[in-house]
Amino acid sequence: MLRQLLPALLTALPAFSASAADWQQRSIYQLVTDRFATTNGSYPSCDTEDRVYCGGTWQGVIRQLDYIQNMGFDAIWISPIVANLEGSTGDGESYHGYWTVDQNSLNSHFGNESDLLELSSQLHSRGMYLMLDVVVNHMAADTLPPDYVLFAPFNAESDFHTFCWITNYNNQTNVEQCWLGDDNVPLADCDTESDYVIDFFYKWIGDLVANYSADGLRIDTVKHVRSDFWPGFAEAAGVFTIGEVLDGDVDYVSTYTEVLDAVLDYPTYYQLFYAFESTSGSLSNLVSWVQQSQSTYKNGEFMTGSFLENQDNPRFQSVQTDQALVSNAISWPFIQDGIPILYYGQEQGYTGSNDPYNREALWLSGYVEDKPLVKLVRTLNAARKAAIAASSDYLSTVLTFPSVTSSTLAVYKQPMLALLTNGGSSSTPSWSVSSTDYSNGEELINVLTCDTLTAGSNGAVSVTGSEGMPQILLPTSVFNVTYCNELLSTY
Ligand code: ABC
Ligand code: CA
Repeated sequence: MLRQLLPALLTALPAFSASAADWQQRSIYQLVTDRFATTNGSYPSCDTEDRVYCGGTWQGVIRQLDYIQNMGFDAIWISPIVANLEGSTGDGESYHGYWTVDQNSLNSHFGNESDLLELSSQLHSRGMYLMLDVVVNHMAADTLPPDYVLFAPFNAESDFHTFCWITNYNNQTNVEQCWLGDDNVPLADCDTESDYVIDFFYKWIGDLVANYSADGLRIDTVKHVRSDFWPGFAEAAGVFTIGEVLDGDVDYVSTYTEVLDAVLDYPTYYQLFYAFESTSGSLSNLVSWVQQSQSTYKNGEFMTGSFLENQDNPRFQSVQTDQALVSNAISWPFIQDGIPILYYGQEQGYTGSNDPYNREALWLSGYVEDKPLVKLVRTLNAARKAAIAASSDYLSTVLTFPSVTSSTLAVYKQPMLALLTNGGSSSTPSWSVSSTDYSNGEELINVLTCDTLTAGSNGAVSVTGSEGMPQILLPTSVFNVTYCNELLSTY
């Protein structure tokens, strides 16, 4: 009896769905499915320049979940899952997953339905979340005009905006209704004003989330669709939504914080990159962009995804390999108000520049865990988790900047005080913060070295660092020395 009832009961229950608040505590590992891991654990050659499928799969991701979880991530964001343009184009193959041709089928290069279901359930049994990447703005063709009958379900020219290339990013109608892509691969722009298209996508996203028990969505090309399309889409999805609005302007991005749960924090990303890419970067610009976002976005910076790298931009180490600057820059997403996102390969020190070079196969690193950046990431995740556990207010505490000089920056978010510098590895930074909520004499630990120090009166903290490295401080009552040493030594 019970055995018969149980499956029915389980499907009758509402799917467990993760809210924005649930996601805020998480830490996301972004991977390019084709480039992360293979089904059988083999390490095929993969030349990014060729822009072809290299063999990564959903089964491969399952195989390497320990690697991700050992670094302290509790969510993954994978490449778009639906069927793409097959074969070669003047822009290569659609290994990245963004060239949809059939909304209703899966991309067979990555596996089949049961593989994706297994990935979802394996993640959930580890207490991890699955974030799917979805594209509604366009479908991809390899001819212009496209051969519309090849698309599903939008197989008529009338399902798309009349062809024109996007030529003027200052003209929002042009951005929304003209086409991305190029002559090799035109991205036919869906008519997201048509009831047929709207109804399809709202139903589609609800089904997609339900079928794969997705916990959240990364939404592609958000600024290319009229903003009042999004609230209905997000509601139909019923899970956390984070939108890609590829723009460096806070005011521009801000409007999209009203229509989706969260945005990828592009404006701060640019300032973060500039601040640490050289010893003459501007830390005060980073500060002012953050403060502007804190006061402009609907939920301040809390509902943003913070990142240093992704599939569209040059990796940090393609412009700067000084490991002190790298370590400072990598630390940022883990110490700020939003949700940290780490793009796969950053932890292995990958150096690829622009697309397609920033999509290296991770297996070529051998998934080695005994590496400084892998350990740094693990410690950063652990420090953030410890801060969240120690203070129920941590996730709603707005970070402040108690000290900013031309080469040093103190970032404070009780109980964490992060001391950053862009002085580089030949510098000896020092920071002086005159007051915090630490008590006089409270013992603090730099989680990156496990060295301890003591706060002075008014919680003042004065520290001299070494070799341009950041210091991430927490009270030892929150992050003890033994735990710190364990994290640094095990792998
Ligand atoms: C392919 C080839 C490339 C080739 C390119 C022309 O065609 O692979 O080698 O160079 C997918 C694939 C790509 C592929 C594209 C096009 O499709 O991943 O490999 O490139 O076929 C999303 C995804 C992205 C994905 C798509 C398409 C969209 O993250 O991976 O690409 O589904 C625009 C869109 C943005 C999009 C991005 C690639 O293009 O808005 O959604 N990303 C300005 C514009 C932005 C624009 C950006 C890049 O340029 O404002 O809207 O992004 O073209 C700041 C400013 C910004 C400015 C930047 C550059 O500078 O504030 O406004 O962005 O300071
Ligand atoms: Ca559009």
